[in-house]
Amino acid sequence: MDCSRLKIVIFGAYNAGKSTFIRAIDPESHHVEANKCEIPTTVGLDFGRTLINNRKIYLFGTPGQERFEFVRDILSRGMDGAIVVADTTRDLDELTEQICQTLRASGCPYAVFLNKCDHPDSRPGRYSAVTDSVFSPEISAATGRNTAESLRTFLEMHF
Ligand SMILES: Nc1nc2c(ncn2[C@@H]2O[C@H](COP(=O)(O)OP(=O)(O)O)[C@@H](O)[C@H]2O)c(=O)[nH]1
Ligand SMILES: [Mg+2]
Repeated sequence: MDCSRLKIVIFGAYNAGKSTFIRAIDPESHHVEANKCEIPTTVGLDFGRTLINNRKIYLFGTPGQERFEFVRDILSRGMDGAIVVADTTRDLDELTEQICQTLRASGCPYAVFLNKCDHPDSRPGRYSAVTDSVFSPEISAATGRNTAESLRTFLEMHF
């Protein structure tokens, strides 16, 4: 593996804060809207870059809706690590649970970032079923709190 460049894919349910997280890491990140005839709604993709410990980190945001599983599959090809963004103001959803199971089975390094911890309704414990022995920092993508630090820690744990 070429560890000077890392592809990190950001998973999570719709509205979990994936785009906001990528923007917090890279204010110049790009959001791409793909509107294809075969697809009834817009697929939004995010792409951000940053440099950590002299490594180029490429962040790819995936669409959260279940029907875009094929897009998640394509974006996952060749990924070095994954971050699952979880909305701690909502209960654990099926998609997030399924993504965590798939990642665990694949052996790919991953973390669960417990997002929206600035919010009064935030209850990180809702995700305890998927955070057992997984790096799962509490972050706020909206305020930026603990975002870059957690990404750095995750990368230092595995690369
Ligand atoms: N309070 C709070 N709101 C957040 C946070 N992160 C994202 N949001 C809000 O949650 C909504 C969905 O965020 P977005 O990044 O578009 O989610 P995505 O669908 O996963 O890309 C937006 O209204 C964000 O402003 C956070 O850390 N705290
Ligand atoms: Mg988004």
